[in-house]
Amino acid sequence: MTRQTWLRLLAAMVLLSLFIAPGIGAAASYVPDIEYLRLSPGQQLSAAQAFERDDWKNYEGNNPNFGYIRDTIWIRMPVKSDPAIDLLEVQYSQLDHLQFFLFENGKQVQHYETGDHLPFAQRPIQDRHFLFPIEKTSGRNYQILLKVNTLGAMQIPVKLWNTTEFYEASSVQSQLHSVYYGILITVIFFNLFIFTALKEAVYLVYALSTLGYLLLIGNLNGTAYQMLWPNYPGLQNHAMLLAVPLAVTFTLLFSRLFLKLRQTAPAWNRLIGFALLLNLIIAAYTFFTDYSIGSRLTVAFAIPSCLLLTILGPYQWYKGNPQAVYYTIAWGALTIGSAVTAANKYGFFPNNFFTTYGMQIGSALEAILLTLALAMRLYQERQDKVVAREAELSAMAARRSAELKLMDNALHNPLTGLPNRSSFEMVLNDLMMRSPDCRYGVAIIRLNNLDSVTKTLGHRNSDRILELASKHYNAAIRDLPGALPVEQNDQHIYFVAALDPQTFACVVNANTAEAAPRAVISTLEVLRFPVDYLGMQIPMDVRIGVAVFPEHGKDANTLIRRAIIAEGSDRATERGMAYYKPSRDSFSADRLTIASELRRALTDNQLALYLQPKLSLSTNTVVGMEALIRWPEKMGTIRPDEIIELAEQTGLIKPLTRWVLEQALNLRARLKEQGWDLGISVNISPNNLREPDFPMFVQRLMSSFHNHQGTITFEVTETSMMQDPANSLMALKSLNAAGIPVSIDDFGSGYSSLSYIKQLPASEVKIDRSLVTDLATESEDRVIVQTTINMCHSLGYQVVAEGVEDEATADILRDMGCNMIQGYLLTPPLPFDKALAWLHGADGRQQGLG
Ligand code: G
Ligand code: G
Ligand code: MN
Repeated sequence: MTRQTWLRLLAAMVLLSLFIAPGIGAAASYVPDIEYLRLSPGQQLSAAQAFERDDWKNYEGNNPNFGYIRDTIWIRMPVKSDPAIDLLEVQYSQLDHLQFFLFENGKQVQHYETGDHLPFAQRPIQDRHFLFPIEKTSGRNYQILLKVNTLGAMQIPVKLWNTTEFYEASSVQSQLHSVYYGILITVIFFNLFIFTALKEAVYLVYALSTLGYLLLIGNLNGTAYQMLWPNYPGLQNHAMLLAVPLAVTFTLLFSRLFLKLRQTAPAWNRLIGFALLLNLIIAAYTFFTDYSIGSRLTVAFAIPSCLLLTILGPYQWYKGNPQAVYYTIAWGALTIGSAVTAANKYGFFPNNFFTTYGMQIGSALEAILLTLALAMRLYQERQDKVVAREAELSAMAARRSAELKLMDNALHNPLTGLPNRSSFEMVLNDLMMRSPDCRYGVAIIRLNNLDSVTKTLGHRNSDRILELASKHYNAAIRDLPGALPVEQNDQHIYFVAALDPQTFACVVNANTAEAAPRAVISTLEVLRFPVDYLGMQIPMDVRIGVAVFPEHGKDANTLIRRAIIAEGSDRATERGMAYYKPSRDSFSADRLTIASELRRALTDNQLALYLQPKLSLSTNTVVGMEALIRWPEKMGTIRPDEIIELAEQTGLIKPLTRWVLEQALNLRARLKEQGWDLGISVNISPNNLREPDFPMFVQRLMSSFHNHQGTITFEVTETSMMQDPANSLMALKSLNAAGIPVSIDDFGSGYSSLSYIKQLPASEVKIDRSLVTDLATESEDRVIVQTTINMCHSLGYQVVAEGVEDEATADILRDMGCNMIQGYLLTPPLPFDKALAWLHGADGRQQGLG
């Protein structure tokens, strides 16, 4: 509710009361001229004696008031002969003892005794004021005598009435009083109700303070006695004594709470506290003193308290206390109303509605205004709470979003926004925990060229390049069958995580990926694409390491570590990608023992050399053998390529290759003895080509086996050559010059720089197994193989297809003009004796065919 609204309400009430006003005061009645006698308490007179006295004095004014006196006051007044006048009203309800005498032609004819020290029932007419019927006969002279004793204020306002007219006027008054009491009772219940709902003391105190006013005014009017305790005059007198201090006490208490003085004005708070204490003491004291002293003391102490409250409002208003505005207006209404009524009582103001009911109007206004202010305060506090709650909520939301942001930062790479290592580990562990029966491949994608890119182009550019690269890798991995998202939400889906600036990681369902080897190869190709940045093609030298759950590790940490080890292996350097192998793991404990075992196997001659035949498609004859290393003791635990990798990592590749070469020459010699003059191909590691004395060794070996000149072919893979192209090329050239034919192994498995291959002193190209295996079913592979064959032929190379497993593939290759095949169709690699037996068998078959 706004301030305007209740100011309007106030104005409406004032207007309303103006309409009621003309109804009052128009009664046919009069205030008689009076005479009085004042006698000290000891002087006892009968009515007749008093009547006869000759020291009656005229009372000036029409509101007899003698103040607080113990004397007896006699009042004498004539009654008009007008027969309509038949009722005397004493308009003050607090007189202790009151005797009414009617004298007819100087003779007492009527007598009543009453007062508020007597039960209510004693009154000739039951009314809040004292009413006396006057029984007159026309034509006689009537005079009224009143004898009054009271301990309170000796006020004896009298008025003569026609009974009917009195009741008419009194009924209007009663209605007005009802309105007034109704307002106050409503206010009391309203505030009590709010108090029970909110448990805030200010509402209870206000209800009590309003109750105090209700009692006070009810007592002053005489209504309380009539309505509440008509048979207990003692109670009535004490209620009268307590009404003032109680009303003041609760008002003080209320003011203190309402204006929040404790918080806003501690000095005032103490002052009000002091006033409170005084009033309470006075209230208690009334039980121990007589009515006269008690009533005077209560009024005497109420006055400073009321004055205090009268200054308190404006002062607090001036000090900027927001509650003080309503308080001042409300208290002002009460004070002004009371003052007007008081002034009217002493004749300063004429009798009219406002002057008569000023106090009631003021206190009703006060009650309403303060109730409105309290309601507004309630509303305001509720509003404040809502606002505070909203602020709290928005602060909470801000905190939450900050937390989320922090969490987001904690889980993401600041540059690329990709999930970081922690995030990746979490996802990985979660996957493994949820479906432990699945196989997951964890791949590490490392950019080995990033350092030089940064050194060349600077950090700003390399950051941009990294961003582009990360987008590129994310897209590439997304297309990989079995790829699993590392993070997914409405805005993006990430398949790669960033472990550090130059290391990315992803996770795939291993079974799905392995079922689509071609897709894996093409993804690897895409990953190796250079990054297009400002028109420059920036090579990132991507290398990939893979570790598989559960074979290589059962937790994210181990898997990532092992994938990184795989990435760092020579195998990855050669091929661009490598699986984790315990043997390749120079950090694994097993590897140390295996390496020493290999060393021992080598010196103890426990390694074997298997042979796999190479068939010419044009002549259908075996034209050569490929020598492949085997470790019979470890068959099944460590694969040949792992032996080679281990040898390369531990430096054993040098003695191993030398052993293989000697062994190959021995086997060739034995084959020749058996009538098989076949060339033997030996796989050479790129490490061998870097041995400075390797060509020397080979030359010496060849000269000691001089009848094998030109029959030992070196197989080198194109990717392995790439590590150190210049030196490898030099070594190969010098070997070739010394009569060693060179074959390019695994052609098509890595990325081929044809211009480089062209420089190699090779005479043969072996097409990688991965292109050959599905030749019968993959038309695309057929195109690649056909193109490769044609291209190799045009460069003058013989072409060998590896991994031929069925007749259909052999037929296709024959049609394509491929020169030779190798593969399970003929036989897997065999130990010498079995190879020899196979040769005989093949010979037989051939002869059978022929
Ligand atoms: O046929 P097998 O599964 O053994 O071949 C595994 C891999 O090991 C092939 O890539 C082959 O080139 C390589 N390899 C086999 N024997 C030797 C060897 O004596 N020396 C070298 N350097 N590589 C070999
Ligand atoms: O890279 P290199 O060509 O040296 O490797 C030969 C490898 O190929 C050896 O591991 C050998 O066992 C394997 N191999 C030979 N023929 C076949 C074949 O027909 N199918 C399959 N899957 N592997 C073969
Ligand atoms: Mn080979």
